Amino acid sequence: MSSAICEDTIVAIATAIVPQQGSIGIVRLSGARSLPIAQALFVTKASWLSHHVLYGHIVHPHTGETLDEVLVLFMKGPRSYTKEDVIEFHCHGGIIPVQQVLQLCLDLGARLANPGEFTMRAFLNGRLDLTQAESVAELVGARSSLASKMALAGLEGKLSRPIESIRSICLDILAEVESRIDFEDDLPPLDEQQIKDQLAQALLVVKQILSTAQQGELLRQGLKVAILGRPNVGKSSLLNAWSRSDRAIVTDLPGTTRDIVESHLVVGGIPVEVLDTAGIRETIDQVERLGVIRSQQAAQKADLVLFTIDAQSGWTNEDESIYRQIKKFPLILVINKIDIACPNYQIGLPVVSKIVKTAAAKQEGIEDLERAILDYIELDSLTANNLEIAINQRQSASLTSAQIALEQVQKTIQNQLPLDFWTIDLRIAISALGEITGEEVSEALLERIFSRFCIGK
Ligand SMILES: Nc1nc2c(ncn2[C@@H]2O[C@H](COP(=O)(O)OP(=O)(O)OP(=O)(O)O)[C@@H](O)[C@H]2O)c(=O)[nH]1
Ligand SMILES: [Mg+2]
Repeated sequence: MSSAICEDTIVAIATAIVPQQGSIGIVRLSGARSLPIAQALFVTKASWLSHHVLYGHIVHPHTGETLDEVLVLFMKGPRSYTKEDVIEFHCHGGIIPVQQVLQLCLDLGARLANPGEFTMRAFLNGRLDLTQAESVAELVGARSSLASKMALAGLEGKLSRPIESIRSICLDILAEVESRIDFEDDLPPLDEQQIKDQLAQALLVVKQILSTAQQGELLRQGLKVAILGRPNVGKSSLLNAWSRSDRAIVTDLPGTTRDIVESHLVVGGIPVEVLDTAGIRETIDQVERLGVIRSQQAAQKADLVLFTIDAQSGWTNEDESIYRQIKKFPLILVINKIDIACPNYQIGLPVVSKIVKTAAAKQEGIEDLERAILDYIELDSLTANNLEIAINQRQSASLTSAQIALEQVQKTIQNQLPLDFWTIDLRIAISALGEITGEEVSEALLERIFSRFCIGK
């Protein structure tokens, strides 16, 4: 498979291209024809030494027109990202110079790279295993410093190492068992206790790694939080105080917010998308009514609702009726305007597991709110910062299959079933673990994984 895929030389723009922005734009080539293609369009007085920066000009091979002044980096394989010959053209930024260089490379026989194809080649040529390749995409897409730290740990092999070591233990056990099946009379009996211990140890590590899946999911997907409540309780003020901005319009007129206002924050390392919504009430105003419908939809899509009430007026019939509609969602009750709370503001409050008091107009209570959210997702920032790795859904699914298979081997031993039975589940575990690092992986799965990458990576 690898040779068929890697035969041609690929090219792509490797940096984001925005008109009038970005001082440098990079076009990257990888493959056997990288060097001749580059030599046909780049004129330099320097000699083509690998891992040196060359200064020169892009000159159209047919018209002789100078198109850009560039720096070129030549990395001869295997000392390159893909282990193939790689050339990077560091052009002037914007869109025209990089597109001209890209077009020339295509005219000279390179093929436009598919999303993630450079990293796929790095994987197929053995430079990265599959978890490391996935970490590359995660690093590029990280939305918080914690997510980027996890991705870097994955890239450094902090996930693949324990997985490979468990797989290697399983392969050793399988070899032991199979040799007893084939040459039972010539070998000493199996050390059953040792195998039981090895399996127990492997399962312990598998479970530890699996326990990072929820955090991994949160780090990647983030959390969607909707601020809901009746008009004028201070929802937009809360969004503004939290995001330290004046993103949402605040007035003392009920019905100010008409549409969803979004803000992106990071709480304890988790990316959080906060939605400020239109205050919910019966209204004949057509625009406001549409806003109210959107508020209700936001509640359905959110992972968590911040149901906000006004401490000055206390619990009202309107609050009660909104609460009845949204109590099925996970929610935190936010009692805002605590600075001007009426003496009886607690009367009638529903029993909810989390209550936070804020004075959004004075930027007070935001830390408590963040703590309540981290409590809700059972992750305080300390734990988050101690996390070493965080697996993704694909890795979690394969690891779960490995766990089930290893537990099955334990039962098989427990029930003293014949050795043939041991090998069946050991093989399933080995294959599931191999799927994670990419030692046993189908072409279709690879395509699915790499299609999520951006072009040029
Ligand atoms: N004293 C006090 N006033 C606040 C507080 N939070 C908001 N307010 C005031 O309450 C009024 C309404 O605030 P908004 O943030 O617009 O309320 P809202 O819930 O977004 O209102 P709608 O968009 O109409 O649903 C404004 O005059 C705010 O200044 C607070 O904590 N304390
Ligand atoms: Mg508002």
